[in-house]
Amino acid sequence: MNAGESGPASIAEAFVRNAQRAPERLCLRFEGEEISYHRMRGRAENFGAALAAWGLRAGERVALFLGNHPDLLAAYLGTHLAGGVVVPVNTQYRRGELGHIFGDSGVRLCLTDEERKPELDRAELPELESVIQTGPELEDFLGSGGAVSAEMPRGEDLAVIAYTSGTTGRSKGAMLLHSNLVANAEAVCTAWHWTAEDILLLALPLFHTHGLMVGAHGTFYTGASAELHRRFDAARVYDALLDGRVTMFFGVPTMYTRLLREAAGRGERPRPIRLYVSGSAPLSPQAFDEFERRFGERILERYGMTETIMNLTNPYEGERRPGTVGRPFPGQEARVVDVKTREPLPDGEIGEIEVRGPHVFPGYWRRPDATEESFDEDDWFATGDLGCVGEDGYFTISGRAKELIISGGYNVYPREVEEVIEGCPGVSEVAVVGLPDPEFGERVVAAVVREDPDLTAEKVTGFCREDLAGYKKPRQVVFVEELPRNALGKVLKHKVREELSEPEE
Ligand code: MCA
Ligand code: AMP
Repeated sequence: MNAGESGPASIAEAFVRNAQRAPERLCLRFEGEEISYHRMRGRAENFGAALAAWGLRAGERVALFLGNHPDLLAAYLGTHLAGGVVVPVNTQYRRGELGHIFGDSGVRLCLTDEERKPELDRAELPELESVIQTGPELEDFLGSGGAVSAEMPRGEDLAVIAYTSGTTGRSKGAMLLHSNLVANAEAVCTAWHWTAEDILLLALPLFHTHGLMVGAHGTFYTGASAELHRRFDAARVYDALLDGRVTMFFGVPTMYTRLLREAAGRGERPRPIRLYVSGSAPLSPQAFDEFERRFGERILERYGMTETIMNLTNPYEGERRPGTVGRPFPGQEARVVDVKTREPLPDGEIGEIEVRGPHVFPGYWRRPDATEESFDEDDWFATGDLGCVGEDGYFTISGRAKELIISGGYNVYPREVEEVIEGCPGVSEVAVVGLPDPEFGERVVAAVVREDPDLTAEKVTGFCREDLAGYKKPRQVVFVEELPRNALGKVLKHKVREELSEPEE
């Protein structure tokens, strides 16, 4: 920033400023193509102008339902330049999930691609006015626009509605303001010493916080570059690391496990890069150690959440301690409270982690009840994660107060899967739990009491496929005589987990 210049109020504004300052700098590399900041800005402004010409008004929602591609990011920035709100959509989502998200957020226009379009058609979304598919249809759409408005989004405006699963089964839209996004980017870039010289290897999906709001935002905010991959492929990522061009890699633990497996089959080791970061699920100390042995580097583990983006981080300089998630990012606060009394706990005692700061979202879209439940009167946000803090301020996450399964960095709420399986013909009762899994950290397992003795596990998973993203369907279905319940009739999930821990072959 130059002296006297105030900070950008949005990621889009930071991006435009960087494009003005260094138009020829590399913004994205994608499948061998190099896209400069100048070209990316032109494309983003095209999107902004076309959306405005189409009739998108400030605050209206645009869904992005497409695989990793530079146009996803140009459409993201363009929607913000047009004053719109982005609803990122998981590319694995099926009819049931799409119906809920589009209906709940009131999406007017959706950008999609050839691969995703059939599922969108199958979902029958009455309120959706327009679907634009990448390719000739998109080029026509972009050709229709005039000039983009010179007005930038304000910090207090809504930027993104990010859907995150809820305990009741239906996912809730976390509202993120431009100011939340900027506060996060600033905190992350400062903590990790991210500069315009960095090149991030970005193979995370762009519809989630990790890829979009850490990876892409940090890149645009600092005016750095990213090498974008369509999807994570361990061999391709390994090759890119060998290439020696990138300086940073961000991944979920499953990606690190796969990179370690890839390394075992290769003779050549990548040279050290500036920074490896892991998050979205716990990284095992074994994976941390093995990575250090094989790649010669200590992974920096951090902890985040859709509602807050990034909360806690191991230090860039200083000790990166396996099994911990470090301390709050600059400008943020975190504490551990008693789950019942909500009183702060002394160091070392396990309770619920709460966070506070400019990075925290203001609430859930059209869910004042859920918003009120998550905040106390002093603005502390209850994360639903359990942990403790040591004397040195390092936090350790030890479990979850919320009933959540994290499989390969994707969240699965058991209730959502149970509701679908309950609708499967031949099922009498079901309980869904997470069991430890060497590849995905946890895997989804269903205990089913069947009404129809001929019901098979394949029928149950096949039924789930109709309405649920693939990663949510049980990887294992076990038929049981009855579900363990307490005196009040509530299913005892820990008992189910115990019983299923010794699965039949
Ligand atoms: C794919 N499959 C999975 C998963 N991913 N099953 C269980 N768990 C998963 N995570 C299934 C698919 O449904 C499919 O099965 C089969 O595996 C192959 O699918 P494919 O797409 O080829 O899988 P992949 O490319 O090998 O995917 C593995 C992955 C991916 C690369 C690890 O899961 C991934 O990108 N995870 C990252 C998620 C992420 O970005 N999370 C951040 C959330 P079938 O054909 O039977 O259906 S943000 C967050 O948590 C906070 C803010 C934070 O702190 O970051
Ligand atoms: P999401 O709602 O999809 O953004 O997922 C956020 C959840 O992922 C958090 O509430 C945690 O339960 C989990 N999570 C993220 N990072 C970590 C980490 N480093 N260690 C353990 N759990 C994590």
